[in-house]
Amino acid sequence: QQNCQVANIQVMPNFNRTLYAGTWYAVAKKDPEGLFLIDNVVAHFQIEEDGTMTATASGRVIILNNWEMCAQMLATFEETLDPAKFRMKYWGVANYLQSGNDDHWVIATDYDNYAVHYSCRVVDADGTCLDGYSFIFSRHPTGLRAEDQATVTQMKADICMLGKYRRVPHTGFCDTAT
Ligand code: AZE
Repeated sequence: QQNCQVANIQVMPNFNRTLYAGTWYAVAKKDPEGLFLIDNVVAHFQIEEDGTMTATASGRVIILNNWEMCAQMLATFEETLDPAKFRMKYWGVANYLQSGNDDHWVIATDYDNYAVHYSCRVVDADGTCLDGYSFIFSRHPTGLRAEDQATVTQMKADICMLGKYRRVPHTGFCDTAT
């Protein structure tokens, strides 16, 4: 139905990082290959005095085959020519957690209720995404508002990930630490 070339994916026009700052609850996610955040994923974005964006995030993970824990993550964002497309450098507060450098694209957001995030880690030879992940974020831990659901569904289709998402439960697993 649409063009799934990563280079043609449309992102948020006139993205405003100040309005994007604050707490976002992941309500759904499309997983990448390998180890990933399982559930209880919450991200806090902030704009530093120098104008750069940083974030903290937490979520339940299982590492070393069987060790369940709350991963506390940190990230800095590097700007690109498109204000809605960042390079995210991230690492765990504990060194045995994951670290890396991923795209962080904001596909669409109304800043007050929902945000659709996209990250392609590996672009295939045909220009489509071979390995990527996406979060649907909400300002509300209870989920998306009914009136935002159609918009978000359309965005999932636009980034060629419709049907690949799973709900992200919030059970309080990561609520003890901060
Ligand atoms: C994101 C929100 C902004 C900050 C960060 C995010 C991503 C974090 C990961 C963490 C993976 C951790 C693992 C640990 C074993 C996009 C949610 C840092 C991808 C797999």
